[in-house]
Amino acid sequence: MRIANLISGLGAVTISTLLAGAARAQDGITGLEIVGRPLADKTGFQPAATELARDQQWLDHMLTILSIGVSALVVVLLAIVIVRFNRKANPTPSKFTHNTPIEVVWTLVPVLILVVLGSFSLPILFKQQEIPDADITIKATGNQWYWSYEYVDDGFGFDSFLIGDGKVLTPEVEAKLVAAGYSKDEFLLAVDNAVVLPVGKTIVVQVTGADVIHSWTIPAFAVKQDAVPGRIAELWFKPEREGIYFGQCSELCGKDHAYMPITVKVVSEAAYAEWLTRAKAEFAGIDTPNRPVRVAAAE
Ligand SMILES: [Cu+2]
Repeated sequence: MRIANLISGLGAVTISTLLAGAARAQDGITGLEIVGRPLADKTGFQPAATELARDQQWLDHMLTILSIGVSALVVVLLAIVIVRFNRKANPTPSKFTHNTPIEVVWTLVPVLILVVLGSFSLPILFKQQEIPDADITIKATGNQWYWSYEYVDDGFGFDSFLIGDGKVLTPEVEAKLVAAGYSKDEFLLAVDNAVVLPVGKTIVVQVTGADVIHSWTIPAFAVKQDAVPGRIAELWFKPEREGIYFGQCSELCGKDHAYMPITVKVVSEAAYAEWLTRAKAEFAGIDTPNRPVRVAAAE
């Protein structure tokens, strides 16, 4: 009797695993543009998709111009010294050791530069760090080596694995990517279960780690937060543009650190409501998202 139960139980697990496997790639969201992803032949920022990202990129450009100005001034001063005060042009050098006006200037000018720098960068830093009231709160937990997500307002959660177990782009992996709505260019970026969020809403992500320190980031949103075991840290963003965004674990966390990417799909409110209904049904009963689905199925 026990053996019969075991066999029928195993059969149920296998069938549910197969069904889950088939359903995993189909979150029912189609036609989304890939907006935020790293490109092989490009440098610079990904397109800014939040106010935070626009602020961050503006600050970066401003600081670059400021740095070029400071560097140019130093180069010009050096050139003047080299030309006017070399041994040939100035055979008898003066021997003074102090010049009060110059010392006042080279103290006050850097102070002024730092004040300008701080007055622009601190408000942007505070905007990132002061967490507003959330429309949607999700919890992201870093595990070796995948992410788990909980939609805390809606009481469900799921695990999010890289598409392609072997970490080599085989024809089978490419077929899986295509079936999930990606192409081979998204290999090592795309996951089976993406985070789905509505456009124009304030999202708060609670970030933590289950084993070692990981880090959750989406560069196009200008958010990055270490996921520390035993602690909850928060980040927020308000995506302004529908699309698919990619990030990668950004804290060295073990041998498969490079294989736990982050995929976020920003969709219309209507598409989000539809997805939420499906997701609640699909992921119902996963009350401990930290337990990996695949490990449980293999037991
Ligand atoms: Cu990592």
